[in-house]
Amino acid sequence: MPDTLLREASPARAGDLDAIVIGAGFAGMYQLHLLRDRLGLKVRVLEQGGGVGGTWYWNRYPGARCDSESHSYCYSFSEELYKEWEWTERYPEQPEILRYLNWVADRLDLKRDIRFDTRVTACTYDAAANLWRVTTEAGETLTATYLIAAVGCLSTANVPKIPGLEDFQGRWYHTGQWPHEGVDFSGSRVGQIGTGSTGIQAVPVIAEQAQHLTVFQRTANYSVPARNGPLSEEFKAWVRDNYADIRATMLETPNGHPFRILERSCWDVTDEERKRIYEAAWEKGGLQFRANFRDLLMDKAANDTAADFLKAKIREIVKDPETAAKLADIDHPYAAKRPPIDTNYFETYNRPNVSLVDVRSNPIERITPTGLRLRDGTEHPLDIIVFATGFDAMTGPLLRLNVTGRDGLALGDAWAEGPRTYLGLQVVGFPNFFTITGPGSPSVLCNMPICIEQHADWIADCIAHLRAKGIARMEPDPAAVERWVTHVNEAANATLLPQAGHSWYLGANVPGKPRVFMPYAGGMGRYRRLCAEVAEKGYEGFRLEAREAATA
Ligand code: NA7
Repeated sequence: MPDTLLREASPARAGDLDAIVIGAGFAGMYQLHLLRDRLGLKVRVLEQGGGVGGTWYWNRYPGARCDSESHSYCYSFSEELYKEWEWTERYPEQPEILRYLNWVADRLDLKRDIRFDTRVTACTYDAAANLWRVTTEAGETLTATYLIAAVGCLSTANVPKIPGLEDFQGRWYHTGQWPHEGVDFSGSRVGQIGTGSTGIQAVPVIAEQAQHLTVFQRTANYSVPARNGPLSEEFKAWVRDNYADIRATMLETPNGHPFRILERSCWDVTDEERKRIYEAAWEKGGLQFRANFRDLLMDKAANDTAADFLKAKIREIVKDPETAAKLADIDHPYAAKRPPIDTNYFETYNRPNVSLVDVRSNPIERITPTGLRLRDGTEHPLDIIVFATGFDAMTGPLLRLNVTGRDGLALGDAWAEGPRTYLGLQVVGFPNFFTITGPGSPSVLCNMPICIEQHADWIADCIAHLRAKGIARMEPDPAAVERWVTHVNEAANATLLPQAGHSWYLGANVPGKPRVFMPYAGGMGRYRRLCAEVAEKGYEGFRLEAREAATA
């Protein structure tokens, strides 16, 4: 095996680390590689799971598959790595992504510096020593100069607090904490709560096994066919031959995908032409559907043309008019919530063993020992409940680390009114603490690996700079944070995204969570340039404290 990607690394010893990285998904793995193999630092990754993979380690639910196309859902920092791995299908399935990440971890010899089955319970900044103390569930404390949270945006399961769950006599599962051995649905009456991207992937697969599947829908959702299938040899060769162009496209497009959003407006074409365009996009399948017109996410009337097309498709596919009406009763603009793609989702409602229950008009009141009871008293007997109810997104995984910064400031208090960051990378009061794809960065609006690589590269370059210049402490200037938070809000408000009032982008899916639009909607290309500019100007907007001052 060629070892041009490997460098000799110094052994990482507890208590004597340059950096601690929390999480061994796409982000933590790449950050480890950069800091250890490029910068020669002593790094330890702490990972709660028993293996690498992050999201893909935990999300093993039926039908779990990435909605980004496989040739874009992988590392692209190394041409060598990119070309060595061969994907089998248009969209990678969970087991294949996990195999890929294990292959990368072995290929880069990462596992020796990752401690698995290690849950971080607290991270505390020690100002006198200028280092971070990280405590694990086992009671051990490790220290390091730099702390990097690579905990993902969607890793804190949201199990709604529906009364009675503790008395349920059947089995229940959250899709994001799925048993490794799988779940046998055969002969069972299954109830699934949730029709987001996850629920839409799970329904067709569970329906094939269950005796009966009842889907409890609170918010109806759009979905476009994924049109998944095996990749042809020609396509694989094209990907290998076009590595540089594919990467360049991903780096420049607003969503980090390998396709461009077309320049034309929805109003540049006639109604007939538009219909033909949508039909072709529907046949092609995938997230490209939203890339057909530049104004789909800016202009409500333009968005309505796509929304109406997609609602008509639902009514066409679903035979029972009452079910079709519930599924097509969508209350938000298309793609204002994360747009799902599917394999036979709407078709599945034509099966005799599948039913849909609207829990917006008639909410779930409680879980009984034998099933679910709705507000009007209707009982739904169930053997298994599947919670496809999403995550305490973006802030949840960071807050549960119990991070305490300067002057005893807890991250939870700093963010009591919602997350406030500079560039989604750092927080005032938390020196030398970095977040990969944190709130305020493009993150979940983007193809994740491309955002992750950009953040990890920026952080590695930044740490190299700090060390070269003898800078001991770095944290953002409050004025820069204020400007960035304002800009993040402006960027969101220039789009239709905030119009989906119940979306997890806004934190609205978790009761009591502050409603703040969390990801940066200004686009990946623009964001990258802003970050690069900040670095070029000597980390403008950050306070850099020299070693002497920091230890005085
Ligand atoms: P989502 O997109 O947050 O979807 C969760 C679904 O669960 C959504 O339909 C929710 O309805 C529903 N939900 C949540 N709580 C309840 C309660 N209490 N009662 C009824 N229904 C409820 O999570 P996913 O896992 O599907 O997707 C997350 C991301 O993972 C996805 O966007 C990709 O980026 C990958 P609501 O819409 O809140 O009314």
